[in-house]
Amino acid sequence: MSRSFIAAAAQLGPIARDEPRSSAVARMMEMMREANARGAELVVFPELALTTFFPRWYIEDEAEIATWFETEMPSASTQPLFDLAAKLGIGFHLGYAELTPEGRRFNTAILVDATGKIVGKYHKIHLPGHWEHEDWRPFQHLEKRYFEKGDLGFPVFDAMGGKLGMCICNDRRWPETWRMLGLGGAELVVLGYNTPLHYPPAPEHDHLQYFHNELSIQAGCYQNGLWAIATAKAGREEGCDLIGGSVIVAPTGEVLARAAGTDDEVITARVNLDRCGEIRRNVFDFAMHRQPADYGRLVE
Ligand code: CDT
Repeated sequence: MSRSFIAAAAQLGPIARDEPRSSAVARMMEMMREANARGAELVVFPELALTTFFPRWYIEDEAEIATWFETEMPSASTQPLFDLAAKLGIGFHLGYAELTPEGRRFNTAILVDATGKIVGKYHKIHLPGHWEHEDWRPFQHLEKRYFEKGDLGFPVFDAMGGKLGMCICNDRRWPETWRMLGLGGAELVVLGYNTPLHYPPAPEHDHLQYFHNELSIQAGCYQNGLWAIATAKAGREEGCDLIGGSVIVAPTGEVLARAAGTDDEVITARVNLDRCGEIRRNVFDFAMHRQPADYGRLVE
């Protein structure tokens, strides 16, 4: 497979609380068709792409919590997305809430190849927010309540003629995420996010949400010499504004494509995995310049 291909970020606008998975899947299929028409061989969907961002609500009832989770993948409602991918010969990345047969709950992302087969899975490691209802917040962010910390590390998969890694939303803010993936040999990192415009613990930074999104992704790409495709779920969702700003970023840190709005929107760019060498053979040649013996405090 060629190491140079067109890739897409398929940003989703808001998903209503009562919007069925079949509707979200139909919207994603429409964007997959558009991406394919624009020559894309890979399309990246957001974090928790099948439903509204339910961690904004405090829920006690276990049966109700379970309704937000997938117990199988593909499922009856997601099978059409897998079938379309196989028909078009296009790979995709999808985020969803996973309930395992053992009863464990993860914020999950998968990588699906151009035949519709799942070839990679990641469980979100950096879970933001809090565990209990906090009255003072205009909306909750209860990822710590609903999900376990990921148990798969930061795996890197053979796909698209190269090495692909995944992370999810808050993970992108942590340099350790990018370094672990970079050290694992990742040449392209794909990720989705749900980022509220308003951050209740530090509202004085609300105007920086788009900036911090790009800053984190661009730094991760440049400092590790890899590509990233980062896709938002955006717009006013159940009264909560989520940032857009989906981007495709080169190993130089340059933004090659950026979503303009906060609705369903496809952006594309050519990704040439061989360009990772522009950085990795030079300023960030890890073998030549990295000094791990002096980094002990990082893991203490
Ligand atoms: N989904 C997710 O991880 N969102 C967080 C919101 C800020 S922390 C409450 C993010 O890092 O974008």
